[in-house]
Amino acid sequence: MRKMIPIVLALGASLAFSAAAESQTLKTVQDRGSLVCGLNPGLEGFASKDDQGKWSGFDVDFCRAVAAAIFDDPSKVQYVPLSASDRFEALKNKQIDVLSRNSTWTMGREGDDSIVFTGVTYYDGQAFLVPKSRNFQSALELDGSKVCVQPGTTTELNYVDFFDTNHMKYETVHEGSADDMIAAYEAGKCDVLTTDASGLFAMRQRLAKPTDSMILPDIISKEPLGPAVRQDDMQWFNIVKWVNFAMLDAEELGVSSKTIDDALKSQKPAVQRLVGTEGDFGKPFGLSADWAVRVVRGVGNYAEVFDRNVGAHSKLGIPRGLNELWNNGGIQYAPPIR
Ligand SMILES: N[C@@H](CCC(=O)N[C@@H](CS)C(=O)NCC(=O)O)C(=O)O
Repeated sequence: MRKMIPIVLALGASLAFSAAAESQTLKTVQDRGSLVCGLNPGLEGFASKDDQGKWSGFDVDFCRAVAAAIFDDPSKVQYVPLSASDRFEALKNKQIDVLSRNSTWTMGREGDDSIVFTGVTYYDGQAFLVPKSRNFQSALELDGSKVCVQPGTTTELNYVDFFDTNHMKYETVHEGSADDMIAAYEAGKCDVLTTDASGLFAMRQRLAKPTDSMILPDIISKEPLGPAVRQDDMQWFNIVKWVNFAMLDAEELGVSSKTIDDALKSQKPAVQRLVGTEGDFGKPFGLSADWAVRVVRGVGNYAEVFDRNVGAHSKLGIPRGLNELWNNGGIQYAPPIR
């Protein structure tokens, strides 16, 4: 029995060590004074940089929301543009703290024990963009197409499955970025562009004549897009996960950047728990009691972020569709803060 003691002590010490190692990301971010966020190098509505070098978009706003929760300042973010092929490596090798880059949550991407998705910020699906002049009604008419696609994406795998299943021939034209895909399509190197429908809305804007092309109605896959973090830090996983949920819960409770001061005076228990006038739900995760107030005041609730970047009040004009809240016909459903 006496021989067990060193083993027990050693085990205790190693558990203490791994718990400390587990909670490093928040501390690293706080010590650095900024969040390092990986994003798309350029996808209108999701992540794009203006002439002054200022980033904006749906995925950018998610980075800003995490920074707001931690620093009460959404501007404390360093942005790292990443290609489809480089994004997960950059996360694994700690070049970034969080990946917010139109990335599809799949089992395979979580399978090597290194990264984990924190939720779904945008429910999407894969579609096809074609010249209107071809008069296609359906993706089942695309037999024999030359298809422009980006390597390192779920897109190529899905489209090959779709063509094979429907006994259609295809030729893959690999292009390394959205810009290259657009250039190849305009130059006639391919006759079809395929990616997430949201990406096609964004790319169509960039064509010389957007109205000459159309997005076919077929959606051939599930593309749940969301942020990802490393699997080694539960505290950090929870922070990133709950920032997303807080934005959805805020929308559901009618709390927006415009009504946040009223929400602080609200007598409704669910609103009080969201804004921290009741309970201290951020504490176990190393956040302040008003962490969600910081998010909503600094960046907005889910509807505000969706509308200004990709929805009704944006150039893309994408309908909310599946991304409506669960009680409004969609499937966005955040667990409650309580
Ligand atoms: N959601 C898919 C596709 C993501 C993706 O990278 N799409 C491309 C096609 S639009 C993109 O965003 N490219 C932008 C770029 O690298 O310039 C995935 O996670 O694999």
